[in-house]
Amino acid sequence: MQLVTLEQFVSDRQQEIEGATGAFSKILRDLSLGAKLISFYLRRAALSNILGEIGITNIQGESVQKLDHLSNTLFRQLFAKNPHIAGFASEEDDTFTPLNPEGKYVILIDPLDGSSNIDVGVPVGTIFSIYRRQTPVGTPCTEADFLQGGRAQVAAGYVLYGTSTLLFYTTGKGVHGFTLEPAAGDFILSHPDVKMPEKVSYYSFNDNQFHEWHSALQDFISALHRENRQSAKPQSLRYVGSLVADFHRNLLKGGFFMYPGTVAKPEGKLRLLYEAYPMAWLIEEAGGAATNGIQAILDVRPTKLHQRTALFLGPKALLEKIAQTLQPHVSVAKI
Ligand code: FDP
Repeated sequence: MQLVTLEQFVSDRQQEIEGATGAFSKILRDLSLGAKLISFYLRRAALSNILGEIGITNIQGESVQKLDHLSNTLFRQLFAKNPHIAGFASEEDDTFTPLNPEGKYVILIDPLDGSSNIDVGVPVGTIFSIYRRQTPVGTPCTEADFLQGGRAQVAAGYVLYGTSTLLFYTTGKGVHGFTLEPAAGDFILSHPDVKMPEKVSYYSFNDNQFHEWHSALQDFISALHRENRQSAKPQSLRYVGSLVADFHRNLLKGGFFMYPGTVAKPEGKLRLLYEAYPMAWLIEEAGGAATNGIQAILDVRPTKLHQRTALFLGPKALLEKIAQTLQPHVSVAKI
């Protein structure tokens, strides 16, 4: 087997990002260094007194875990030293941080996704998204650089801290996955050009809000359950509760994920910029689709950094069926 490191792979494909001049390699190097360190911290977390809450609440109203804080600080420090990064926005921070005015790119990150799983050894992840800045190089970046919309992403990806540590990314030329080889300390190409299976083997959602969903969605899911009961090969429920882990399993094995809004809270829970855009681009690149129930996620216009959205991820045919079901109710459900 030919071993191709992430660094080699990225440097061979620099031109995937039009006009790239080694900047993208350096950004990915920082991302992968952060990922290696977080992977190391997670493995010995219970022994290093870095589990549990820190005692503050973040902009999302969620209690910050020590490892959330540590991961956020780590990425901020890595990016602050990178001359190509003009600014950094994190799900954990109130607002964006301007970094190097000479940088051409801005980066958005969910440093440790799936916080509720950190303390119990269940897989968690990091999600990232990179844009070419819109404001002139040499000036401090502004919020507009981060609010360009999902189709303006130049790279997006995630790291899964699971049984292996995996890094998957896209620059719009397919999705490529790498596995951390702990002895060498390198990410090695393990999943070139990933394509999502059409067949839905798994479905993933937290159904504790079933009765709060719009009735059209309840009916759709009830019908899915009925079909499953009659099927010789029924789909199975798999829900980790870490978006990265649920996404990754469904991407490789074939599955459908949703985190819909409720009638009272149609905007849902997940974050458009930090979670939905990068996952939407990755799944589209792998042949699947991502919507807010009705509209393609990548076409949803961003208005603020911490905007939330309903999120549906899966094979195109299934998402089209869901969109047809929900479309007549859009004004009621605002899904
Ligand atoms: P968490 O709150 O544990 O950080 O984005 C947040 C997220 O996890 C996702 O990773 C996950 O898919 C979802 O929330 C889980 O939410 P529920 O606990 O409401 O199911």
